[in-house]
Amino acid sequence: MILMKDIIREGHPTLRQKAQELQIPLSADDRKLGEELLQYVKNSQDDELMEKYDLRPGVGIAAPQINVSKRIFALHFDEQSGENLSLVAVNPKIVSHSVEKAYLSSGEGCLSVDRSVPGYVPRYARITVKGFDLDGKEFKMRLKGLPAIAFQHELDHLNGIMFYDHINPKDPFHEVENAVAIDRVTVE
Ligand code: NB4
Ligand code: NI
Repeated sequence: MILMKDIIREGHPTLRQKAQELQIPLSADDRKLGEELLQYVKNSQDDELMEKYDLRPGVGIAAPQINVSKRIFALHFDEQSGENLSLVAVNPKIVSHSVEKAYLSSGEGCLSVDRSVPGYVPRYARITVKGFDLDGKEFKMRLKGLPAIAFQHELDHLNGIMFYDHINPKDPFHEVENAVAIDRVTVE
């Protein structure tokens, strides 16, 4: 299972690389990689496992964060969150997006960043995405709200981009034009 010791932190060159596409259908290793990424997110939201293995909670994780420079990531929102979305995305792409932007009013965090970086992270409010699942089957879906924000955070990792690259350096909480604020309870 993926533990915090397996997660590389900012400063590691892999976090600034453009990750490689995967062969479809997936090899057994790549399928296992996808399953392990999703299992980390699920484990990190399980109070017992989170405690037992000292996991930082998350709603997503991307392969470059475990030093595997491949275009695959996992997202998991449990039932309680009301965002019923649990997926592994292979070779994901944003095929279209809204003009309207959105941002988490409490900012973002990252499992690869061991510090708080306050500020708004402007992203697209609604996106249409496509990619492949672990069975090599293509999927296409529309996302909005937190799932849209999380998908873009993870896709950024595949392109060597960190959330704070989007924060206005002069005024981190500068009002974002034509954007909607997404209120979240807590952001780790
Ligand atoms: C990715 C997110 C940062 C902003 C929003 C949130 C948490 C992450 C990073 C958008 C994507 C990880 C991957 C959370 C969290 C709410 C849901 C369910 C019960 C606890 C969990 C806490 F932990 N971000 N952490 N950061 N990243 N919500 N929640 N809750 O997920 O670095 O690249 O379990
Ligand atoms: Ni991250």
